[in-house]
Amino acid sequence: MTITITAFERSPDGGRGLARDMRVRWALEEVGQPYDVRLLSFKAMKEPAHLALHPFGQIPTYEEGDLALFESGAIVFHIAERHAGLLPDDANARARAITWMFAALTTMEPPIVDREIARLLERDETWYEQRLSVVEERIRKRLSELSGRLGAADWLDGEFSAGDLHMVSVLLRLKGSGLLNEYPNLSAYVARGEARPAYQRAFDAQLAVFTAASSG
Ligand code: GTB
Repeated sequence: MTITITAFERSPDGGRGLARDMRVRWALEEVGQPYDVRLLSFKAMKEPAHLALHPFGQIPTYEEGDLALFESGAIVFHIAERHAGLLPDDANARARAITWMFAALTTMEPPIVDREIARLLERDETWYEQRLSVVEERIRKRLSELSGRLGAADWLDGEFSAGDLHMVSVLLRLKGSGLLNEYPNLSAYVARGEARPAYQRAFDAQLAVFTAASSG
């Protein structure tokens, strides 16, 4: 059955692979599943046809036969459950990999998103510098804890898993902030994720969309 996902017609990230369709593309590449992409404008994302798939009018979505999903975390989890390659067979190792998926999305990502919101929307506020510094300290605390846990290992728990896919995707949002560079093992971890052939294929595919939109 054909898998169709949705993505930005023209991503505001400038093709840097930070929009969340990238996580779904990467997962599909890891498990070797071909997929189609339906590109959406911001306007189309808020129209009834898309709202029927995604209650919040966002990307990405995932359609396969009569199954329609939204939320990149749930979509990647679904892909990992249906296809080999992203979750270990051993039940306990599988539970731990799922734990890392949740840790990436609910413990690591929120302060990173707060930083982006501050930089995007709160820059003109009198308290901006103070806010930024508080948020960055929160991020450092999490990075330091994660760095301590990862140590010298390649991946968070044995083989590469959907937990690493989410964690690397979340940490990539800090690229260019300087924060990641304070933790060399995390920088190397992210670089290992980016070097995976599946990541590269996914990245190139989303970049091709942005390049075509920019030259059209
Ligand atoms: N929790 C949902 C999920 O994980 O799927 C969040 C989905 C989401 O935030 N989608 C965003 C969206 O559709 C795109 S990815 N936004 C349009 C809207 O809400 O109207 C988030 C994103 C957007 C832009 C950048 N960027 O420019 O760097 C990075 C990430």
